[in-house]
Amino acid sequence: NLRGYKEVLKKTVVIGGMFPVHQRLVSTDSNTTIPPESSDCEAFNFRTFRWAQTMLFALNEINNRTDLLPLTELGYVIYDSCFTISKAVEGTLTFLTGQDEAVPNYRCGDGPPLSALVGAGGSDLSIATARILGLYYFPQMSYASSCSVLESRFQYPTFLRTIPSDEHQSVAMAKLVLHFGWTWVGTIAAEDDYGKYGIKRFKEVVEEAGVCISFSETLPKVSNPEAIERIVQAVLDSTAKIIVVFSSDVDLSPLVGELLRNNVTNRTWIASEAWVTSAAISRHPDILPVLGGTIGFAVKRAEIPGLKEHLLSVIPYNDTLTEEFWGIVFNCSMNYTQILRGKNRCTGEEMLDKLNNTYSDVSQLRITYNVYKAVYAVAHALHNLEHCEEGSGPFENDSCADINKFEPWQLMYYLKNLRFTVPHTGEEIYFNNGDVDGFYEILNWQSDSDGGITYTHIGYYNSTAPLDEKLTINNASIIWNNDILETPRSVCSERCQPGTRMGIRQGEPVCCFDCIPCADGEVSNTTDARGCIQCDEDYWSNANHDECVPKTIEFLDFTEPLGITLIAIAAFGALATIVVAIIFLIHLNTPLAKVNDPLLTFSLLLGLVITFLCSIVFLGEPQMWSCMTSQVALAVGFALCLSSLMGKSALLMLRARAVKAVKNATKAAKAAAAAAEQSPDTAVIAPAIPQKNDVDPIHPRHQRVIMIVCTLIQAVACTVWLILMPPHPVKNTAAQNIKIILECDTGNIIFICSIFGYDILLALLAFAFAFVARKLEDHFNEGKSVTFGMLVFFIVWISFVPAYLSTRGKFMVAVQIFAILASSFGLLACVFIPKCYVLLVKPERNKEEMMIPRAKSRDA
Ligand code: TCR
Repeated sequence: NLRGYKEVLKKTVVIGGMFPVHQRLVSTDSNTTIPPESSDCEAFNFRTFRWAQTMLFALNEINNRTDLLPLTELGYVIYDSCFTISKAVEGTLTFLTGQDEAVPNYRCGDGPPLSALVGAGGSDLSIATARILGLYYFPQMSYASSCSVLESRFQYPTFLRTIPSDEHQSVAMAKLVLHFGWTWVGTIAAEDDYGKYGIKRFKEVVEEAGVCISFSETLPKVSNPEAIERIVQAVLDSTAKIIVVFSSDVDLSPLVGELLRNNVTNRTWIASEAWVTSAAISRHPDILPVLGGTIGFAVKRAEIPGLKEHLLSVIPYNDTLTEEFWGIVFNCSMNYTQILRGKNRCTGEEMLDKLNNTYSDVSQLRITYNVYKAVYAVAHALHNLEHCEEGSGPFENDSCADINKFEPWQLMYYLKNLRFTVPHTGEEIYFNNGDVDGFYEILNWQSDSDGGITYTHIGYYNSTAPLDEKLTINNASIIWNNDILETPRSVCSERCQPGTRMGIRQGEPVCCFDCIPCADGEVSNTTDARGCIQCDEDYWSNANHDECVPKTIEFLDFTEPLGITLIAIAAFGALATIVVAIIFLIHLNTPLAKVNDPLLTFSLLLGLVITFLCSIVFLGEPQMWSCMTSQVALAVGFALCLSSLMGKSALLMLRARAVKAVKNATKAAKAAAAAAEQSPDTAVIAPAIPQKNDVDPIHPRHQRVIMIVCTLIQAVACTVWLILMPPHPVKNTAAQNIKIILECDTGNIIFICSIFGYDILLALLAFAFAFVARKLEDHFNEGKSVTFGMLVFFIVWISFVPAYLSTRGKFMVAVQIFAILASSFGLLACVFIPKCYVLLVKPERNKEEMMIPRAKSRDA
């Protein structure tokens, strides 16, 4: 242990120091046959030795000053905590008791008063020592113990530190991760309070923001190659490209070695303060491909003038640590047993000037600066204590403490209320409940000219700034792993584009999901949508499923080719009907026109014109009036046609039966006459031969009545229909997804059925009558043509049913119109073409005697 107090006239106060100069204990076999001994330490650490030397440097500086503690000399005791808790506890007890063998609660003699303990190093060590020191209310000033649990003044009442709490660092790291939009990160933490609590807080913050942790590994404290291999495997297996490491360089070193061996590149490492500027990591040969691009947080850096000279002017005779340091640097020894074993003997004349290693490197004085500040803090507190004015002191009865003989809690008072500026840097230090403000520089590991690593300053984190200004980063100055300038991405699943939604994968973190396309009729218009939204009734999803578009409105329009064609056909049909009517009108007085009541012919033709024209009303956008007219006109038009036909064929049927009766009677008369000739004695009364007047059993007036009554029934039914449940236009959104079909709703199924059922009834009657009369042998063959026309009519409407049912949308209307037109044309053609043929081409056949040839001939 370093120990030195100057015995001068001045009073002396001792400051304790504790530094993890060695990295571990020499492992001993736990032999209980010999008395246990405090273990030796091994693996000398130049960096932490520099810290220890900095404390000496600061003490020297203070002792040489006349304005700070002019009447008091600062002495020191420095212990090596060897990175182990047991050594730290041992050192603390030794320090408190003044005994080399630690005896708690015992202090021998009246040496110079102890003031405070600077250090312990890592948080786990400080936690242990702070508990002991807290027991005696003995101040502890830490320079590197950043763990957030040390914030608790309840548990560690006398703990103060010049390093910010990791609370800030964890939040800063989380903010960094969120800043770059990484949602899939791996974490590695050292197996100590620093790593565990640091990473715990980091995870809390990022997970709250929706980031997922791909893997969390723990670095073993004692050498464990299998565990290290497992961690490397986890890094390799994970798709996370960002790995956050909360660990000291000493614990991380084995992992870095293994990473190098496995050549794990293409990752971005986020470094915690404890290894970001560690030469032990960054000076590894070939480190650049693996750890290049690392981003980390570092505490304030400072230049301390004169420190380098101090470091290079140490002499090896003072203490065992410097002796060992000397031996390592110059590869010699001052220890007799080792010299006897063949080691070079150190002369003490070796030159340190040219030394260039971690120890003498003063470019990254960060923790070193913390040590410097810690020593100054204690010195300033002592100064304030010393310069207390009796009568206005802070203690009981306004008393002051005596610098020669003060209690630790009295010094604690001054430390708590301290405020001073650090020499050379001008930084103002005060403790806020034992802690300092969180300020970090953000460093990026970039390659320097000779293949090494430089720490480039890319931004900072200031916990005292307003919320959105805490983190400041210059993205452009970052060079990522593999010298890439583009920010790496680290996500488990790429974002879900609009049109898809996130589908969770069972048993995996929420950041890992599948993007499931929205169903038809559903959309999502944001990235990473949790669900798809159903479009409104009149809307439907577009092809990308990212927008609801209005459904296209569909109806059969006049202007489209199909509509035009249908109009043309209908118009042609109506025209043709009118032409036929004109022909009939011209030949009204011919027998053919008079064979049946001409009025029925004209009403039939009128009905046909109506049906032809009403088909046009089916076209176009359905309106209230067009729905009503089209259906009613169709029903009434057909009723008119069919009842006219029925009237006609009723006459024909009766005529046919009369003709048959005449035939039979004639036959019977003939037979009777013959019989009379053969037996003249038998009186036979020959039946009268029927006359023409008997053949026409019904008067045209009756036919007209039939026609008018049948049509009227239909008209009345339609009127009732129109009044009670009129057909009306509707939007049919159900039939087809992407279209709204505008169509006529026929109101009530019973009405429409009975109305068209009535038409069917008329048609059947007309057919039946005509069928009976089909053999009526007049030359105009009206019975046959009506039968045939009705057959065409039936065929058209029977085939209409399946055709109608199998079409969708506007084509249903077209099918309907086709059926109307076809049936009308069928009737027109079958009933009237033969007649027109006779009227126009064969007028010679248009004679009276053609009408009832048999009857006439018999008559003659
Ligand atoms: N706080 C760590 C230990 C530590 C450290 C370091 C060790 C820090 N910085 C640099 C070695 C080198 C920060 C702790 O345990 O609290």
